Amino acid sequence: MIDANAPKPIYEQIKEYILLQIQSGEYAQGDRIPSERALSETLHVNRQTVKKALDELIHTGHLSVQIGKGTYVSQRKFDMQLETLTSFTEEMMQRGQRASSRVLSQGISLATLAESHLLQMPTGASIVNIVRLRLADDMPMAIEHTQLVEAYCPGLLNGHDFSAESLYDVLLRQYAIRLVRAEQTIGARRATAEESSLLDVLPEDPILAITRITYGERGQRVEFTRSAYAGTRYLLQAVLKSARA
Ligand code: 16G
Repeated sequence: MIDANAPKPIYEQIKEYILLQIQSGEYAQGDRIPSERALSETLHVNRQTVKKALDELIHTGHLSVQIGKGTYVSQRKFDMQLETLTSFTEEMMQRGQRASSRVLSQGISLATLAESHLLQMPTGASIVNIVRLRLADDMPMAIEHTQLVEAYCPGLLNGHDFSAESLYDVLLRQYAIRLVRAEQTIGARRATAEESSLLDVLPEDPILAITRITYGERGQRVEFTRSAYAGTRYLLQAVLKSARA
């Protein structure tokens, strides 16, 4: 089960073992998992290493501690707003959590034919690209590749720190762009190796692949974002009205 000679650190192997138990339902949501001591005996590893693995899974929200009782499989899932146009920062604020980002890359590029169709601009026009890992209370939630029409927000990348600032906020405050509507698609697939490492999920874990085209008040397309959300941390809920009413 745990291979001390494998290149992967032992605590990572323990994490994977526990995540697999959760995935397979062996450890069900809300269940107490075996104690550190029991795990160290079952897996023939030292207790400190088990503790390190558990601490990380607590940090990523897979497990939670009930003081004096033990460690439990988390039930907490994030609701995704499906009826209102909100930013990641706003969604986290509504949940009482702190949004932050790690900027993975940013820069200007020239629109390819496909991008020019998506953003309704001429081929070769300037596009602002921002790739961010989005975190909620330091837990990685999503990777977002955002593209914006530079003509609407010239100089966006100068003087802003998108590891701390909200993009929608900056668009409104500095460029008076009020985002009024978005078209969104949601699909499912498996995490790539890069995504699983950035989002701290297993390679086989589900990803919610989301695209969003966001419109300004004049009907102009301002933003196109492709996101990879950690599927295991989300619950999609919507209020449905009868089609016959
Ligand atoms: C949301 C949007 C994303 C937008 C971002 C702005 C989805 C699927 N995506 O995450 O398109 O760029 O918010 O967030 O909801 P910010 O204002 O916090 O930077």
